[in-house]
Amino acid sequence: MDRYEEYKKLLKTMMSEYRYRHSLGVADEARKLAERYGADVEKATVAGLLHDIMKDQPPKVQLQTIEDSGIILTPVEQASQKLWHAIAGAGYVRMKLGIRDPEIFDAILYHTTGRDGMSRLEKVLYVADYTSCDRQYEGVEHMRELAKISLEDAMREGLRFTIQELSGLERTIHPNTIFAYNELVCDKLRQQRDSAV
Ligand code: DGI
Ligand code: FE
Ligand code: FE
Repeated sequence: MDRYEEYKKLLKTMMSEYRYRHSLGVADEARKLAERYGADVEKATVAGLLHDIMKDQPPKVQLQTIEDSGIILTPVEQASQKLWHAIAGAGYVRMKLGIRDPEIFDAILYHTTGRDGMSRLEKVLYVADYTSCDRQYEGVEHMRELAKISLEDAMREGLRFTIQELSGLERTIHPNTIFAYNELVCDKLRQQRDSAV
């Protein structure tokens, strides 16, 4: 059995059918984006497959996995249960699956919040999570178009969407989400200024 088949078999035991289909969809999308934008295709596929591995696990198990991985949560992270699966997922993949690659670790760790200074692989996974074939939200076609043109344009749109949604619900917004957004907006403004002179 190849590596991907082994991971798929494990995923099936850890998540719903719906989440399993999502994981396959994100792996496929991440592979395509990696090919298009020059990220490591194998790492992108593995990160895509495994990024939500802890998502359907009970919150207690997620917290325990985080603790076992030696990761300390900030107060904002403690208050935002939706973020735990990404942190626990990165820990699980390193600890239980023995995947030591720090790039895969970071891609999974930051797949929900993003951060500033993201690698190509991190951006690929972040965007793939928004544009995979199983996604159906309003505006997904526009996101898919953006993803074909520019990873950064798609990232900015995804972050804008998330920040808008979370603030509308009066939820916490992780500082990394704001850092990622500000960096991309500053980059765009700089490019506009540079091309004007
Ligand atoms: O796991 P997925 O559903 O595939 O997608 P995801 O990992 O991006 O998780 C999306 C959820 O995470 C969504 O309910 C909004 C929430 N989220 C995303 N960014 C932040 C966040 N929640 C908080 N509190 N802060 C964030 O910055
Ligand atoms: Fe996720
Ligand atoms: Fe996901």
